[in-house]
Amino acid sequence: MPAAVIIGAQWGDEGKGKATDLLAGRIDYVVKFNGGNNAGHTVVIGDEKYALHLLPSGILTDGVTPVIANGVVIDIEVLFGELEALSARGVDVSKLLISANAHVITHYHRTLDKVTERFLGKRQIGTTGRGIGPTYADKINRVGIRIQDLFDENILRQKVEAALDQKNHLLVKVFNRRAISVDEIVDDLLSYAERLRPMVADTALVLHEALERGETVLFEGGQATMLDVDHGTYPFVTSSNATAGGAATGSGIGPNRIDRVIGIVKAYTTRVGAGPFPTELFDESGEFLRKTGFEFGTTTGRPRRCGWYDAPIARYTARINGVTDFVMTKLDVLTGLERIPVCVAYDVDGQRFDELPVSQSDFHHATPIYEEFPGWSEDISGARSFEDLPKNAQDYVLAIEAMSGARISAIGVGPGRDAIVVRH
Ligand code: 2SA
Ligand code: GDP
Ligand code: MG
Repeated sequence: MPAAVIIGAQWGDEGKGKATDLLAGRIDYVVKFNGGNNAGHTVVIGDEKYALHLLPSGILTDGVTPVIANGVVIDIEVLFGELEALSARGVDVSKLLISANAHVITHYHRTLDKVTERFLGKRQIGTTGRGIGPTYADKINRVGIRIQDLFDENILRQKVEAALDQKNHLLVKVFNRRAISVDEIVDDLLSYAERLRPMVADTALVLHEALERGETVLFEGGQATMLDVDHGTYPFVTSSNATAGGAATGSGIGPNRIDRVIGIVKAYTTRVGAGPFPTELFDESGEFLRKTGFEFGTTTGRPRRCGWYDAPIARYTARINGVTDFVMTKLDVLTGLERIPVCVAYDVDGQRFDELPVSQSDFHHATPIYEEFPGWSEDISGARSFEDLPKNAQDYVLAIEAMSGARISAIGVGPGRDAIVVRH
């Protein structure tokens, strides 16, 4: 397995952190290629619980080199905060490498994220408020600040001036906020430069050389396919490519290096933030999933919206990413339900759609066509082989596998590192 990608197959929080942690023991490099500290990955190791945001989950495994690649946006204060917190808990963070081309989230990006959301009112996206969208907007607008700019004060000052020119106009005239000074930003960024310097590298070259030596690289996607800026439920998406293709552009390796794409999928569906969600539940079943699955944002603490498994979304995700294997997480959360509905297709104004409708307006009022499966009441958290699962749980997994477009290679039965059934 020279290079593999882990991606979210739904709207995020499928358990990508746990899956990365599981594979990390066999991996040399774990690379974050998109997003920033909007991500929240919870990894449970014994009695210890870690919440990672900006750092790749692979940092928890000794011997792994964690990499923050060019496609990531970095809030430097958050970066050092996370590194210090992990160090204090005995995690070795000394191997971290950061791309010189990654973009920097500054104070004005965070402010713009928050004021824009407030301004949108009812039409807001429900962002995490971490400055992600405005930072990627600056990157595309060619007024972004990159990590390497911190090592050239003149260039940094020129770039911050260019970026703030328009933004101060917007902040003062449109959002009624105070102007942000160039000095304030430049001084803040420069204060981190010397601490950052030893971590900064040409990470595309480092990964290339590692692959040439026959070492293994795991790309850890943040967010998920349905939040991808190109393939998700636009505009209710994040601002990066969270799909498998993003691993190539977001790190600088050739796409032909990737031979496995692992889609992480929950045994049901959740979403945090606004936007369409056909199988969303507003009754006690939704409350059951939220409570039992502890569905609250790892970064913001927001309650996640909950609904049944959506097979057309899984098929879409399998296709868009070239999923070779699914890891299905949180099957244990469904224990105790008498019947478990699964969305097999949608109804849009009397017309059946087996795949996602091409028009977003149709998707907004798609209603699920359900097939129901019998539940189980046995505790499955101790299952370690497929045969340990009750017959109805096995049948649920097999039925979902048949309609989701790729094999289900592993099944999560609890939050812990070892709470997993490996099939392939
Ligand atoms: P942003 O902040 O610009 O990326 O927000 C845009 C949309 O992307 C969603 N988004 C997420 N969805 C699920 N999980 C995420 N990470 C955290 C977690 C979320 C949290 O692991 O729980 O704690 O709230 C994540 N990050 C971004 C976001 O909700 C918007 O819909
Ligand atoms: P990520 O963003 O995809 O890494 O997912 P999050 O960490 O935000 O959310 C997934 C949550 O589910 C975390 O709290 C995990 O500890 C937990 N989790 C992962 N796999 C399982 C599982 O199989 N069963 C249960 N009950 N919890 C799980
Ligand atoms: Mg998460």
